[in-house]
Amino acid sequence: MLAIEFRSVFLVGMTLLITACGGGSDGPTDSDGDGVSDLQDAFPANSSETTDSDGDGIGNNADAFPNDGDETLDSDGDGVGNKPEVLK
Ligand SMILES: [Ca+2]
Ligand SMILES: [Ca+2]
Ligand SMILES: [Ca+2]
Repeated sequence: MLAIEFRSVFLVGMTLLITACGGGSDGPTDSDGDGVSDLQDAFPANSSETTDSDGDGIGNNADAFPNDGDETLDSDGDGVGNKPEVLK
């Protein structure tokens, strides 16, 4: 009896897992519809961002310094990030 219950729980768990992965029949899931699958999309719920090269949590399109993990903003547009300017 216990074995049957365990098997049922296992099957339900596997079904939920497969469903969460998009069923595996329609190709990779692209939740935000930006053409990049969720697995490769650093921002699967943001259609204007797909990559965060420096890993600071700000997508390359919104990141003034996409390859500098310490800088994301350059408010005055002079090419120097906000942080060094504040320190000066
Ligand atoms: Ca996407
Ligand atoms: Ca995206
Ligand atoms: Ca970034």
